[in-house]
Amino acid sequence: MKKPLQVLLAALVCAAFAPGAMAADKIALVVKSLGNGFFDAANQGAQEAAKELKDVEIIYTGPAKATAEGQIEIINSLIAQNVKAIVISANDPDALVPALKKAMARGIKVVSFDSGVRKDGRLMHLNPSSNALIGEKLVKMTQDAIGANGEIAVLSATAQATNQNIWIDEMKKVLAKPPYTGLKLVSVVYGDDQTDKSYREAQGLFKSYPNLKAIVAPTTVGVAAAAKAVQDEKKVGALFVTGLGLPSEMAGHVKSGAVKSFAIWNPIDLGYSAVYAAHQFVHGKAKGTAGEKVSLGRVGTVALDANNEAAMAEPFTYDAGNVEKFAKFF
Ligand code: RAM
Repeated sequence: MKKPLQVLLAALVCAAFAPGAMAADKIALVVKSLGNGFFDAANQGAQEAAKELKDVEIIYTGPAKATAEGQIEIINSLIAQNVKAIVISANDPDALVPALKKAMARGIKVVSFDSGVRKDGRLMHLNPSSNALIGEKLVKMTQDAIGANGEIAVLSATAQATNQNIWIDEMKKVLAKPPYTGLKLVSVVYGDDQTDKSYREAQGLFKSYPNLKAIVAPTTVGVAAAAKAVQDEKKVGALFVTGLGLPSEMAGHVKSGAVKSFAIWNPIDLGYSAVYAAHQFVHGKAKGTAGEKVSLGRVGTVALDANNEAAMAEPFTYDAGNVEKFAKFF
């Protein structure tokens, strides 16, 4: 019979090499700010990917407010924790680059999603959809709500948000061409993806622009806050809100008439895909070269463009006919 110590040692060695005991790859999902339903849905997708990939543990984190400084602090602590990958929706395209470069120098794979990091600060960026399509969709929905003419304003997230700034630029290109030249963009304001600030900014627009016909909010936080402000101020019918929103947060506003239609892609699929892509980099199945095909698991495969970016599906439009059905999911 083996001595008890030998038995114990043998058991420990077996446990260390058994597949179930293998340390999981820690992949951090760093979002613009916590408390945003859009990112909670993305995290749901991230958890799905982790379950499917089996050897992944998700660290879902982000600052309380959507600032680059808050994200830099988090990145530095993730470097210290030796995570395998950082999947980030950036509050600034440039400010995070030094911290993310430091992470990459330590072997951490960095993928941005939703809101991008400049090319030298990540291996890949996953856009939810084509930026040009999103800009066009926002303008189209505005015209569907108010007709061909009128003053419109944008209520955005933070002033440095990569994604919103790109979408606003795309909107401006579309607004400069027929049949949209009758829509006059009079102001762009920032609610910082905080409900109360977004609400106050919407109220500010009502005061500053008495003839305003539409608020376009390319942020899920802003669009819901603006719609609530329109309802509270009894402006339903006189002023319409549109933008990018979550069906679960917008169903009531469509019902009230403050919103005719809004759009979004599937945030669960976006979180799933970004984590899946990061896992490909961790395991050497993706390197981050132009033209390379990267697997997004059940969502499909994307090819990286010259800027190491890829885009997922088209934005989907919601209105009174379908919003309730999707409100159950995100
Ligand atoms: C907010 C965030 C996010 C954006 C969505 C549409 O939740 O700003 O980055 O993609 O809106």
